[in-house]
Amino acid sequence: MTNTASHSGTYSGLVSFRTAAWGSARQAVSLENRKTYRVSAWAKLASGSDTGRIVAELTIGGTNYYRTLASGTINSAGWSEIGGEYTFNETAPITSARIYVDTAASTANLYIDDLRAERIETNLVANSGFENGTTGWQAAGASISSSANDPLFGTVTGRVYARTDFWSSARQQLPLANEAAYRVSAWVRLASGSDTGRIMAAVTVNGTTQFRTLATGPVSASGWTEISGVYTFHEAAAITQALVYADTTSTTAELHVDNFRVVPLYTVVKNGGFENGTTNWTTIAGTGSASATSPHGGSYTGLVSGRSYYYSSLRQSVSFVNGQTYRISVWGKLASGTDTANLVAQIVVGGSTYYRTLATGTLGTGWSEIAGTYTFAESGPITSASIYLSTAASTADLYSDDYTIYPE
Ligand SMILES: [Ca+2]
Ligand SMILES: [Ca+2]
Repeated sequence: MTNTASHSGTYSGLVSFRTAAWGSARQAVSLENRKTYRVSAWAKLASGSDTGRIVAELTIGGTNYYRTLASGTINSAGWSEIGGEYTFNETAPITSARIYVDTAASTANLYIDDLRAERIETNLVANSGFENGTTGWQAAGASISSSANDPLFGTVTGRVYARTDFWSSARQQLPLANEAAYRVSAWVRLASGSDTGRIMAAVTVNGTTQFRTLATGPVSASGWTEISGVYTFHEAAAITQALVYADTTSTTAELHVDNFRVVPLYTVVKNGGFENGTTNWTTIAGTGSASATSPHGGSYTGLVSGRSYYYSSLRQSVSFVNGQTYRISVWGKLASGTDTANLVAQIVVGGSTYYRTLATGTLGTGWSEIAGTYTFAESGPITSASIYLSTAASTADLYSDDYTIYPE
C-alpha cells in the first residue's frame, strides 16, 4: 500500500518491480459460475499508457483459467476507472478464485484503488422500474406513462391507464428462448378493485402468436403485491419474437407496475430433452435411446428398454455445489403399470459415494412430472455427481424427457 497517490481515502495499492504484465496484487474471492458480476477499479501507471484489466483467476477441476472481466485504458496522467459486467459461463463450478488488476503489456509500477466486484442478477427487462420514462416499453390496448404518484421503487412507477381490456398492458420485447427457464417477477397495484394479475409472454412460434402465463398472483388497490414464478418454455419450435407484460384476468382498472424482472436460469442438465439423441447420456443396466414415440416435449424422448433392475436408467454427469438449492423437474412414464419414481443424484463427497433423492413422484402410462426443490447439505464439496431417474421396483420400459435442474 502507498499513500503517495490514492484515488479515494488515504491509501491505494501499489505494485512495483513488476516483471510481467500480469504482475499484480491478488485477493481470494468467492465467484460463482453462471452469475453476473459488476466489477470496477481505479488504476494509474507510474509511466506510459496501456490497457488495464480486471482479471479473475479461476480454479476449476484443478486447472487455472484467466478471465478478463473488464478492461480500459490507463495511464500515468491520472486515475482511470475500469469497469463492466461479466457473466461466468464455465463448464463446471468454480472451486476457487482470485481477482486482480493487471496490464496488457506494460510493466510500469501500477497503482490500484477501490477494486470492487458485486454479484448482480441478469435482468433482461430494460428500464424495469420505469425510471427512464417509458423507454423500452410499448403500449397495447392502453396508454402508458411513468408516474410519480404511488412510487414503490425509485421515484416513479409504470402507469397503464385507459385500459380497454384485461390484456391492456405495457409490453417489452425480450430475447426469450424455447426450452429455457426464467425467473419472472413484477410488483403490481390496481387503481381500484381487485383481480388476478398475470405475468404473460406473447411468443411467436412458427409464425403464430402463443400466449403463455408465466406467473399469477392476486392484485388489488389496497397495496402493492409481487407476482413471481419460474417458467420454462416448451414450444413446438424456436421462439422468434417474445413480448412480456403484466396484465389482469378481467378488470380494466388502471394498472401500476414496477421492478419487472425476467432473469434467465441455467439448467445443469445438458440435452435434457433428448433432442440431440443420447448425447451427454449413458445407460446403466438396459438399452438407452432417444425415441420419437410420443415425446413429452420436442421430437424425442429418452427411453430405457430391457431394464434388468429398478435402477436401469439413462444417466448424466452434472455439477452440483454443496449448500446450493436446486429446482428440479423431469417428466416420465412407464410402458406398463405404475410405480414410484425417484430422480436420484449419485454424488462423491470426500471420496465416498452417496445417493440423494432430489425429487420423487408416481409414474404411470401417461406423462407425469417429478418435481421439487433440493438443497445439498453434505460434509464437504461434491467432487463429482450424476443424475438418473429410477423406479422403486418396476422394470417396465421407462420414458423420460425435459430434465431441468436450475440452481436457485
Ligand atoms: Ca420505479
Ligand atoms: Ca424431448
